[in-house]
Amino acid sequence: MPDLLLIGGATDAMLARMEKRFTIHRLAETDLATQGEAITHVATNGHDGVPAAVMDALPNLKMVSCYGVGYDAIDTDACLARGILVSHTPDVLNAEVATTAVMLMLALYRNLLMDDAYVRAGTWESDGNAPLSRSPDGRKVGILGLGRIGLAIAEKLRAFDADISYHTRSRKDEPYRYYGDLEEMARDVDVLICITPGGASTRHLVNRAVIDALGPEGTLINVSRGSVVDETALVAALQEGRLGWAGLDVFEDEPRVPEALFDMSNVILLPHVGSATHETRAAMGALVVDNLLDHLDSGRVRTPVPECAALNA
Ligand code: A2R
Repeated sequence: MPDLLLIGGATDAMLARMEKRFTIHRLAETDLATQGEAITHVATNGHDGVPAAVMDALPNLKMVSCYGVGYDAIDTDACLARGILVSHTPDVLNAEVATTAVMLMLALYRNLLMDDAYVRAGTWESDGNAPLSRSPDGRKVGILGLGRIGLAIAEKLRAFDADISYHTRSRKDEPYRYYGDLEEMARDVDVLICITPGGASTRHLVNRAVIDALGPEGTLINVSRGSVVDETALVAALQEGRLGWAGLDVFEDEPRVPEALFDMSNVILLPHVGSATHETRAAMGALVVDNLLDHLDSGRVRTPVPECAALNA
């Protein structure tokens, strides 16, 4: 059986299918110096990727299957140069990540966490009714990145009569207002939702100028990658009241989160759980294995990353 290197975890369902076709080596238990040559396939995730030292130790690597739609932790240029196919798990998580974005927006507008704390602390009984919140309905929402997930977010926000605009590098054939300039969009909207890929080309797209344009009445939601937002600028803006609210599922140095955010009641912090439901993670896991098995059977994969489309032809 071919040899597969497992970086990070895998569910029992994934392992059961992979074990039928591969000899599995877990990274932490594998001496790559002696076993690296045998390994032809890697299963990893968007967070761990494939470290350069591991890539170098696998001279016969043919394919990398990534659990997650984001693959910025995988050096696709290096993979392409060596003819290594990379697959990821697009589409199956669109609805879940979109729900996470909408959930953050609703929770921030309606004071969900503060109201829950109000009841638990007995304040309702001692002080009476909680302060009023703000309606999330009919808000102007700007989506940074109108791809598969961005479109799913726009679709879900229709239920809240959102006035939707977007910023991408190229205009899309979609019924939403396009802004070629992110700062201009940030100035015009109530809520800015980030859902581009990570990596060098989107690093700190949301900088101090964009955050200031969003302003003290504005809400920033990030369900993409921590790197898309300048976290230092974000923390400063929240501390200085230049930004109103933030809902963050991702951070620049996960799992480390700036402690300055912990005491802020206008911020909701999630541990990168955008797609983390049993149902969606099962679908992602199944696609990771489908891609591996397809590659064994045909030399092609079901869902290549765009950079590898030609290799998959
Ligand atoms: O820029 P375009 O026209 O290629 O549109 C893409 C947009 N995008 C950007 N927008 C502005 N500035 C950039 N530098 C930039 N780079 C990319 O992001 C497109 O509309 C969107 C990405 O869409 P998809 O490739 O369909 O990705 P999907 O499945 O929506 O997932 C987005 C990301 C993942 O890569 C993970 O990092 C995260 O969501 O979970």
